[in-house]
Amino acid sequence: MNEKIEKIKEEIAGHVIASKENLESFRIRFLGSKSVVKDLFSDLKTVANEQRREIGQRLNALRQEAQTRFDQAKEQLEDAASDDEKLDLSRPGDSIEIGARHPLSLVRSEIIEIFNRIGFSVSEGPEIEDDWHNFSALNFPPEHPARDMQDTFFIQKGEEEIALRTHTSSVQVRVMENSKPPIRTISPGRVYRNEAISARAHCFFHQVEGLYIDKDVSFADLKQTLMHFAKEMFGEKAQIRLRPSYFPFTEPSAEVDVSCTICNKKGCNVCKYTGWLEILGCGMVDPNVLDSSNIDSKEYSGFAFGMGVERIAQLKYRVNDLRLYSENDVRFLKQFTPGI
Ligand code: 2NM
Repeated sequence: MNEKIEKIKEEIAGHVIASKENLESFRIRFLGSKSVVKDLFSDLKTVANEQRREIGQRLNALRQEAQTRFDQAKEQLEDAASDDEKLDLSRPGDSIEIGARHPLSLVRSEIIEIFNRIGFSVSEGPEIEDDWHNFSALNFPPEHPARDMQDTFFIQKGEEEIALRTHTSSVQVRVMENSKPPIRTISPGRVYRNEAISARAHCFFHQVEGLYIDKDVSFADLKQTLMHFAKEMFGEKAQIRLRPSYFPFTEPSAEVDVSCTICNKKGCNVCKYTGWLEILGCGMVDPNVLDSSNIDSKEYSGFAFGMGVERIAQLKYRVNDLRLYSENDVRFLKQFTPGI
């Protein structure tokens, strides 16, 4: 009898009561009219007289234990249920913190969209380039200063020296080599120059270069395309002017200024009282460049241009230190996405 009592005692303590159903099966097994405890009470008459009193007390204690366990479990389950009732499912959830897009990413997308709308596709290529695609095919003479260690990062690859691309024109060489005109493409991407880092220079920056090759492409086409770009980027009022310049890969070449977006040509400290801001370089693709990539310069002509994304973003958002773009200070970064 004592053994049976001990066993049931253990069973009462170990019975899992995690739901209403568990509670009911507990009640049936230990407290109901056909419970194991009741069975033991019925067996009490078979117990010897001298032990009956003690065993009876034990049985009463056992029944009390079952009752206490039952009451406690019931209370817990009811508490949990009322917590559930307090849950207001119509309440708005906690807002998820979202990040901001980087200003360079925003401006890059904007430039791409402007040129996509007038039929330019996007081309990408490797950041580590060979001499041919970064220099030779682009009409850089063997002794050109840009080929100097001081301007370009070189990497030794076995016998060969390869470079971190200094412009994305290298991507356009690959496009010219691999496709036939008409070609209308832009190549956005990161480029590298061996410069000491300061407010005005960095060892890497981002470019978007453009290339248009077809029969009879003229300088007027170039000018019109860039005027369209300036108005889309800086507003209808924007004007452009071209100044003669020099690049190895274009002839003639020009630098392009946009009328100052801050003072509208009246003169301010941003445009240094000139009324104009330099935004890009451009020109007619040198016939040598076309021929190097197996495009017949007698049949086709083309224009090309290149701009710095940092520079455009600087004019758009008035960022006065290039280092801010790569420091990832959230106080800087979150200024370009409204509402966060
Ligand atoms: C510039 C300025 C002028 C340019 C030239 C080419 C290519 F591949 F066709 F020769 N791509 N981009 C170019 C021309 C880039 O950046 C200031």
